[in-house]
Amino acid sequence: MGNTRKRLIDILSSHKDTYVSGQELSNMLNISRSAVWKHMNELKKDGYQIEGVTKKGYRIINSPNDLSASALQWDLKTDWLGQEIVYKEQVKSTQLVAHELAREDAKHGTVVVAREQTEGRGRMRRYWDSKDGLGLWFSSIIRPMYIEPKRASQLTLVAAVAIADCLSKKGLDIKIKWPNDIFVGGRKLAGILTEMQAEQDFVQYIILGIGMNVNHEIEDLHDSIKEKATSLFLETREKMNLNHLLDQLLEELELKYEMFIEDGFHLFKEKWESYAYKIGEWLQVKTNNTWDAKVIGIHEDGALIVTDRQDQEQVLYSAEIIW
Ligand code: BT5
Repeated sequence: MGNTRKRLIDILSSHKDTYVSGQELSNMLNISRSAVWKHMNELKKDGYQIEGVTKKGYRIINSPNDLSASALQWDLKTDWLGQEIVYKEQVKSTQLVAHELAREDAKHGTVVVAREQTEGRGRMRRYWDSKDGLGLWFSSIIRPMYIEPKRASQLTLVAAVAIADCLSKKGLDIKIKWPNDIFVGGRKLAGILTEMQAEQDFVQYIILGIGMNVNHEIEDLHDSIKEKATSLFLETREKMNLNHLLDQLLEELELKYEMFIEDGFHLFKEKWESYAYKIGEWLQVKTNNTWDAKVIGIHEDGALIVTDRQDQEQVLYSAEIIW
């Protein structure tokens, strides 16, 4: 989206209750009045409801329900995350697009969002079901200034806490399954995929991918996950505006990322544990083999702490919790 359109949206969203005249807009944006009028028509095509009153000016009454770059910009209160949005109707995977953009020097905080992914992926190239227009499928390009590669995996846990905090405000009982799953009512609602480009002691960039099922009815979920996945609609019976939800998630992610960079991971330990899935219950963990374990919590560096049947404490940096 061009810079002028972005500024126009910023101006209109900060003047929701008043009219802004074509002349004022033309002065503020340094473009002609007919150019203002053309931009207004483009916004209408994106689904904005615009009220134009002679001698008063323009006012936006409603922002669109459908995902679009301009709708995502509306009311987004972040400083850097999502200030650059790349919106695509259909991609193989937003991760791939984000990697490509990052290699081309895309800015820190650039977010790639797609309506549909045809080859959405999870960890270890697993499949990620990403239906057209029903969920949020997005990847953020993060360029941390001074973090060691080993800390990048903590970002997954930080993002999980941000998502959990954001959704808890909607009254949902969110659980986090270490390291990257968001659960509601024993079913998976969202997943996080953190990939990075790094040298030995220097992170060039991180691509933080998040997939969340939002407006799915049960039949919209792929057969292979029907039994174990859920969507926000299935949990709340309310259809959600994807643009608003993504804005809220980006705001929470930006806040938590800044806390993580400024103060480190230890701040997140307690919060993470308050959301931990099946904490204190026996479940199975897969490392080289599969064994019984009880989740105790996480270490200050983000590793999972469990005890085994022999009552031995084990600290796991890489493992799969079996559900
Ligand atoms: C994840 O992997 O949970 C990470 C998912 C990340 C998806 C985002 S979408 C935007 C960005 N672009 C991408 O291509 N990916 C990221 P993992 O923990 O490996 O979980 C994968 C498993 O979750 C699959 O094997 C299925 O069992 C299950 N699954 C697949 N699609 C699902 C869905 N839509 N909802 C819930 N579970 C799903």
